[in-house]
Amino acid sequence: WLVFTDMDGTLLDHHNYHFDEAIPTLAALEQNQIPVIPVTSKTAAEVELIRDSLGNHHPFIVENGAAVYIPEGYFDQQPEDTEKRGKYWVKSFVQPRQHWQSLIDQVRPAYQHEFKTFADAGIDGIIAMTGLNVHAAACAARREFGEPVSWHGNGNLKHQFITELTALGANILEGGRFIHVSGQCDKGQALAWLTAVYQQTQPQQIIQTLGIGDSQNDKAMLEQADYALLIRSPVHGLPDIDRTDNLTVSTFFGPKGWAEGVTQIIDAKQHSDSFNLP
Ligand code: 2M8
Ligand code: MG
Ligand code: MG
Repeated sequence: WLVFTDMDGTLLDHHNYHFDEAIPTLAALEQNQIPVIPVTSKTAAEVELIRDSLGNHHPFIVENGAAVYIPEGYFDQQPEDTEKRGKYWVKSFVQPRQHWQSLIDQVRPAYQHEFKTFADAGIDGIIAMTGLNVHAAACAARREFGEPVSWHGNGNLKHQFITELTALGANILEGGRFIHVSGQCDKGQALAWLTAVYQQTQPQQIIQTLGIGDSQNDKAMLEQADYALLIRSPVHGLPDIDRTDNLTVSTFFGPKGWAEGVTQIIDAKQHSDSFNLP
């Protein structure tokens, strides 16, 4: 098994970003050597903070599938198509942030008072919009592959904004709070790429993937994974997923729903596999 999980609203509570209710399940997965792979709209800097508090040392997927970060030495060989960045091997799928910012600037005049980007907002603005603490907000500001946009204006104009940026080659994904402007990437494509890397290192095993998420930006991952777990949100509806097989919907929100669903799915398979969860 590989467990690919969204962070905000999924493993982390939508409001306070805590994950206490998932701790016993996380420990059981670690003990059974089932990697938990963060897949998030967050930046690499943010994920580094969170994985420290999770005690997680596995690869992770940042900025909505824009890049896969693999700790150097995690696999015996450096995977193809990756570059070394700091202590990671990084596979990226899109152009740098600056390119997407320049596209936003091209269309901006028609939407003057309708939106604010993370760059416009600055760290204080990010704190106000997200409730993150100052350190976490500073890490959220360190985007490498795209730009989050907070839309406070007219909903029809938002559609027009998305259509214009799409025509310029951008790909827009909606998270729990923001719209993310970047390139042709999604969490599903990144999941597929990383799963193939794991599969190459253990060709004799059939790897099963579980994808977990709560929002529209998780759709591709929830459709790509062998098993999908949808986590209910206290603030928005479930994303529409084009699948009916191997699909579980949590009864609880956030980390409580996460623990409930993961235990159910992996336990249900425990007879065919060798994993036992509490
Ligand atoms: C943004 O992500 C959320 C979760 O999907 C969203 O779009 O609503 C990201 O920009 C992330 O970096 C940040 O930590 C988070 C804070 O809520 O918002
Ligand atoms: Mg989420
Ligand atoms: Mg997310």
